[in-house]
Amino acid sequence: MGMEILEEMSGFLQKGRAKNVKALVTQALEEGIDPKAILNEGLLSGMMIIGEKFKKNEVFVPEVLVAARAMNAGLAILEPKLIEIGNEPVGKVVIGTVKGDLHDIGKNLVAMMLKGAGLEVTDIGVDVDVDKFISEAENVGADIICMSALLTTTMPNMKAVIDELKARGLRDKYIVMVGGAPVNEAFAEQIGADYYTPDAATAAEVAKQAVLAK
Ligand code: B1M
Repeated sequence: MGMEILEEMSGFLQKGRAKNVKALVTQALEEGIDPKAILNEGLLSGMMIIGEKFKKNEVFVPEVLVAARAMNAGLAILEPKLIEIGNEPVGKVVIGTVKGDLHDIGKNLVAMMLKGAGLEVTDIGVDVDVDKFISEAENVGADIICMSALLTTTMPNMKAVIDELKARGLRDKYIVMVGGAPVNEAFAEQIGADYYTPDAATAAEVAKQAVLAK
């Protein structure tokens, strides 16, 4: 019986039906279903399906955004329960778009997918300078620093963050992931990043694996 409600929740989430997702999370909690099961089988599973479909071009940015909104609506109800039972996130991520760059649609999608993979995400926005990436990572105790760039002119600012991490003796403390339309594997290697990922779903998968392997 429990499983059915979670499947239904996942289905509503994929359709972006925030109200229905909220109602089902509330109902599932009332029925005494384990909050972790609600998280994993009701919410995150639905978001992973959307992520896969997005990767295969079966759904597009608007569908992902409404699904993410539905996930966040469900999470808001679930979060206090998860904190009560001490559900540890898989890991912590700080994500931002680099200095001089205001593009945030792709970065927001990556942030949502990372959340969907069970990571705790601190989104520090756009036009983020070197010091902010590092100080925020230090403040939240991040495992991963994620940087997005959409302009060829701002890509070098990714290297500036990595160079500053090295200068402060912090490079080995963090996994560094880079992405965005003009970024590629060769560039990531050249600047000394740990990972380049081409899309939001892959970013989430790789981030999760990388933290688990840390
Ligand atoms: Co701008 N823009 N833009 N723009 N813009 C591009 C990027 C451009 C390619 C358009 C073009 O000329 N064909 C071009 C860059 C050229 C270049 O550098 N070679 C460009 C330019 C030139 C500019 C301005 C300089 C224009 C001007 O003012 N003269 C200016 C710069 C402003 C600034 O940042 N300082 C500018 C401004 C803007 C708007 C504000 C109007 C708007 C941004 C709105 C916003 O983000 N809130 C905008 C937009 C929308 C675009 C295009 C049309 C779309 C970008 C987008 O959101 N794509 C873009 C052209 C294009 O790409 N077709 C363009 C959808 C998004 C889902 O994809 O961001 O690639 P994307 O993210 C993907 C992956 O890349 C990946 O996952 C995402 C989802 O799968 N990914 C990561 C992203 N970050 C990741 C991080 C990861 C891993 C994966 O790990 C950490």
